Amino acid sequence: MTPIRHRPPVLLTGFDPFAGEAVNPSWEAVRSLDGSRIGGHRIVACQLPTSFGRAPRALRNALRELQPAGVVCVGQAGGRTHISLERVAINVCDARITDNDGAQPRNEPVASGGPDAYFTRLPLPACLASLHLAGIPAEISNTAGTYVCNQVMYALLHALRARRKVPAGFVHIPYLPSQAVAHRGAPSMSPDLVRSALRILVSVMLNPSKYPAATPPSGREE
Ligand code: PCA
Repeated sequence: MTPIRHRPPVLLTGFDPFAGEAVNPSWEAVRSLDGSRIGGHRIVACQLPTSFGRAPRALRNALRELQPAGVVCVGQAGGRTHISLERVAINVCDARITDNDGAQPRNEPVASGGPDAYFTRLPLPACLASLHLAGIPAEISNTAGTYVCNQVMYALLHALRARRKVPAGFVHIPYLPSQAVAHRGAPSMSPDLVRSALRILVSVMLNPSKYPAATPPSGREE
């Protein structure tokens, strides 16, 4: 086993606030884990801009600099009730709202000439079972949308296509309770619960065989 001080870090990314929000729960969650250790690996948190133009490059720079043992990118999905383990990223950018740079690509590829889609490299059944065992509401999602989160998930798996052994994936999380105050009827999740969920996901990602695997349900219907 590699001595702890030689183990490569695990990269967690979150986004800056967008769509008029004051915070983004994804950045709050990953930032709270920055510098901690999971399975002997140091966690490095990196903020990505909610920008089609800038996010993929920021992600690729972090990958190049850190050469991480694994990557979990996290984003806000206001209105979702559960931690959403994204199954697939598609080669499409189609924005319903402008990004933080005022861009709104419609029906454009993430990577022209790239494959239509990439599946997550997170072990979804083991992740889901472990989150449920810890009492955390979680589900498998079959769409990460067509906004910057889908673009980042695609860019992540595209960038790692030659590094087959690096586990990597994307997770959407609900609003924070403080955000839901301004969105009547919207579900929210406490920062502590999200943080616990991410710790579990990283542990399972790094050592999937040590965790129980449940049969995944068919997923969300959108
Ligand atoms: N959520 C957006 C982009 C940034 C974020 O946190 C999305 O779901 O695409």
